[in-house]
Amino acid sequence: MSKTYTVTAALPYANGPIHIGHLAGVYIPADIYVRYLRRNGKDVLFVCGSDEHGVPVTIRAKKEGVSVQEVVNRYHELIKSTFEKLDISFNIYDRTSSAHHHQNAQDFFLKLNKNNVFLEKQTEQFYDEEAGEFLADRYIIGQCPNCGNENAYGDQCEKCGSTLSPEELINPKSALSGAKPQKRLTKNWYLPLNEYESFLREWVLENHSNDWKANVTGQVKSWLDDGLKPRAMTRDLDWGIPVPLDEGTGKVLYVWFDAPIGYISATQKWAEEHGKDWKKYWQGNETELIHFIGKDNIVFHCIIFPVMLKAHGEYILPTNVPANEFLNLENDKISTSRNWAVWAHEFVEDLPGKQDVLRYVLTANLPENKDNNFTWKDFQLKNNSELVGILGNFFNRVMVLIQKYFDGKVPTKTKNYPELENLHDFPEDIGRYLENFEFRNALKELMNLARLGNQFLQSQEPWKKIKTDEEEVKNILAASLEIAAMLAQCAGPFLPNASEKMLQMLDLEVLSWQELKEKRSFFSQAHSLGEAQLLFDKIEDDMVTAQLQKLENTKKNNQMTNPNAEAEKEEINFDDFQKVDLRVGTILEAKAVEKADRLLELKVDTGLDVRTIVSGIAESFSPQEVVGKKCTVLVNLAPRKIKGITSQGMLLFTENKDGKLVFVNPDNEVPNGAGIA
Ligand code: B3M
Ligand code: ZN
Repeated sequence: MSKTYTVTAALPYANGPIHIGHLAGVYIPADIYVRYLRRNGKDVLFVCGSDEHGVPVTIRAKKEGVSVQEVVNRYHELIKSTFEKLDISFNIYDRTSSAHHHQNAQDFFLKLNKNNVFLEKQTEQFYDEEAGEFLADRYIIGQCPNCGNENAYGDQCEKCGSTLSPEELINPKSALSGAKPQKRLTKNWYLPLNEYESFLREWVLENHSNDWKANVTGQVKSWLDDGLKPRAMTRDLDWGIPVPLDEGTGKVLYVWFDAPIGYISATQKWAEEHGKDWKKYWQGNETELIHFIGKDNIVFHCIIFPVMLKAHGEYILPTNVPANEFLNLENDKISTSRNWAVWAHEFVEDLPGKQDVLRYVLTANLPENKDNNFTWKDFQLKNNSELVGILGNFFNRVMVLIQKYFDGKVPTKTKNYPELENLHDFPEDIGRYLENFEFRNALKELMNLARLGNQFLQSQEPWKKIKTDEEEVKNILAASLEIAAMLAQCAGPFLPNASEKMLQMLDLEVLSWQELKEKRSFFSQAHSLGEAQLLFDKIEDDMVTAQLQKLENTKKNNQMTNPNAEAEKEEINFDDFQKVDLRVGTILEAKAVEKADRLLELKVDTGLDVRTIVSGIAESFSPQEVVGKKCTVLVNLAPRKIKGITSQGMLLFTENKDGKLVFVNPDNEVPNGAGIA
């Protein structure tokens, strides 16, 4: 292991609070890792901060009808204090609207410009004439060419996850005014990613195919195989960091250009405040740079930012980019717009003192290699049967028995137990897992140590032996206490509060991880224990019920206010309605559409004819399920090509409260072709 580590955690957008998906994806694993490195005596710098530029932030301000500055101030403070309450141990939590960061990002841009890195290109970009603004990224919405989602953004489709550019959208419209955008000529500065392809191939795919996670190298490979294109690093927007060139007046740096430079700005600020040299953390050959991110940020941290660093010339490249997949909530995708989330700031209010429990449950369920799920029932179960039932139970039993039999004085040990000989393997194994970013396995090992403790007590039964063999009980409890001490020490990175409490009860100092691996005994003679206190309490059903009720209310709210988060459409007259030709039909055949997870290709008997209709229902129904179903068909919709198939009409659906589609279908007795009015 190196001596110096720069660990970054993705900068959250200051456009809303953070939720458990963010915590599991990025911040909790990063914090465990950092705490572990610090215990190894490494010089670690853990940086994060608010990402205050970009369209997500401005859209939020428009929605709320307040200034952008007001939005970012509010969320910056909220996010920062939430991280503190969850014991995420950043060395600095900075923000990208600071004057220092603006300067630093501009200097970075100028350096690349001086190195002749950029391509300057005039291109036609979408422009909203009503709003008088260019439409970049999320300012433009349209139909996804890959999955048909009507609300895909100019930079990404959130339904199918594909990365898009505004030109690819079908029927694009402005997110600002809803207007059909026009094209206008404008100049921007492009990073020629294509020129770095062989560098990226060698660096990621050849050098890191073994030590980086497969989900990360897999994504990089698919980007490279698809062919990289120059990507604009400037935008025609007014919120952001001004392009520091006369010619670029009125333009700002692309948010994904400035945000990762934010890691560097934060480091400089911290170094300045602590009398350190920031260059050691970004330009030192012995330094490891590790980016913790979610999977949607892989391209930016493994392709774009490294190309920027490389093109600059003075920086080191990341040694690893451990990206996680996504966490679902109660088997449904976490969604800010649907308010489907456990918000971190609400968690700390609703369940005070339970940060360690949240850290534990999220770590146990980390979406390390595939998406994973959080449920309140599981939260309760893991707390009650694992933290209370295994870890807390063991620790408490040892404390209480020593109090009871030996007045809290650590008994002298005169005997070794073979089953406890390899206690120091635990810090060894946990450490190896953590160095490999296998947080779930590391946590499992910690719990195995607690299990070992319980089994030992259970098999030795000191409460029976105390009547006949006090000497033996001394040995049993002294040995159990060694397990408890190892547990208290090793729990530090995962459960910082509980670990501190345990060490206090044991009256022990925190030891370095190296010392744990070498330690054969934690206690000297005449060591007295502190007062026993409970580490975790049981979570009762009413708490879980209250949280589930909260989610249920969210669902109802969404349903009531707007089933699909859409407002009532504009008024139409009877003649408009008369134009709509709805008929009763029956689905005769159904099959999946290749490379389109959401689509089914259907053959529908409309009573008029049998026709092909492509419908985005595959997430709710299998092909077999829909064959034979009565349905409502909009028969006079102009034919559209979807994934190369001509779709002649549309079927009507609504959604139930779980978000599953439900057929709008008439009674089975109505014949096909019957009109609906
Ligand atoms: N602001 C977070 C996101 O994509 C984004 C990360 C920036 S890290 C430099 O949700
Ligand atoms: Zn899509």
